[in-house]
Amino acid sequence: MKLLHTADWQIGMKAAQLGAAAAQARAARLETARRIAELARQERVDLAVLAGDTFENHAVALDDVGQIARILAGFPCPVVVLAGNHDPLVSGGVWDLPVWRGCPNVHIPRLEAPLELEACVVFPCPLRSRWGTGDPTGWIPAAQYEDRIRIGVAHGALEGSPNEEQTPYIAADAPVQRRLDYLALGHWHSTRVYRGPDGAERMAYSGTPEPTSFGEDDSGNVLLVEIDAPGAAPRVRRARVAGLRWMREEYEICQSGALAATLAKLEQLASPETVAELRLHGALYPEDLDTLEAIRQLAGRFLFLRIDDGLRPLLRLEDLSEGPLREAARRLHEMAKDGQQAAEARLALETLLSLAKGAGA
Ligand SMILES: [Mn+2]
Repeated sequence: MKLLHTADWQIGMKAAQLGAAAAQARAARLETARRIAELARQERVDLAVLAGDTFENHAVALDDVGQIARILAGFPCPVVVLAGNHDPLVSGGVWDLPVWRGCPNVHIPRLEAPLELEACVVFPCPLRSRWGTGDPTGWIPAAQYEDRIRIGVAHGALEGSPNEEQTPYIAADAPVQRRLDYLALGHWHSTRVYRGPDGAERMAYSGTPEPTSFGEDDSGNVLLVEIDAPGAAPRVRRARVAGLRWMREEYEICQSGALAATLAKLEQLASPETVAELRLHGALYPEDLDTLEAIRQLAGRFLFLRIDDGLRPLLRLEDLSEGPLREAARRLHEMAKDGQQAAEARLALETLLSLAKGAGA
């Protein structure tokens, strides 16, 4: 069988940090959903699973829910949509909307009960609250449907992961404990594939198919998983589907003219599909002011460019008050004019002036 595993579509995400570009970032999520449906058709998958957080919350616009329902109805196979911690099963929530009645291929499990499908048996672990307790895969019986391919679908952090106290923990060896051929996970936005003790890739986070923030190291993918028979090792392949690229660039400027290289790099990265955050540290040299302005002008060639300008303007010699520091700076200034040690003296002067600036001299 061939499975398409995705999660964390986060439809309705505000993306408020992108300002005027937020609407485009939201539209990109719907476009990516359509691309995933197209991929499912091309790859002739037998089953698709959305492992939670399809929606950012229950306040998502009805029109967005309607569009997602139509996209999922267009998949060429059954689609199992799991309630995650952003869109848990609550009375009057997004899963109670009448639009889902028009999607006969879309299964929204309400109970912890096996779902018998043609290609496999799915063991869904839906969430009922934002902050769960206990391992949501705990209910899965190890000895049922042993002659079928057994697929688990769950949402939450893996046991042993740091800084995650508010979501349920899933046992790190859940595929072994629950005897699953494959466990499709959602919640973490970067793609992660795990090998079990038999060396087979039996558990994975697909990650979000469309990046949601800076610093996600491998988002923008879905997983295609082929399993030949019960117990056989799954073959897991990632497919890139993201529409937008989110990147964080960081540069330390330590010598005059170095900012030009930053400008050149950003010119290469600039595109209407790129969301970028640029962090600059170090010294701002008077001769780099035009380059900095040119970097600011590049913003229009990105979908969004935020510049976190941490450059400290270099102090000029005459800004120093009279005293030994100014005297040292004056001598370095003389040495920097020519002679064997000019380059070293210039560097020393720049260092001295930036230190003096930092010390509030
Ligand atoms: Mn989540």
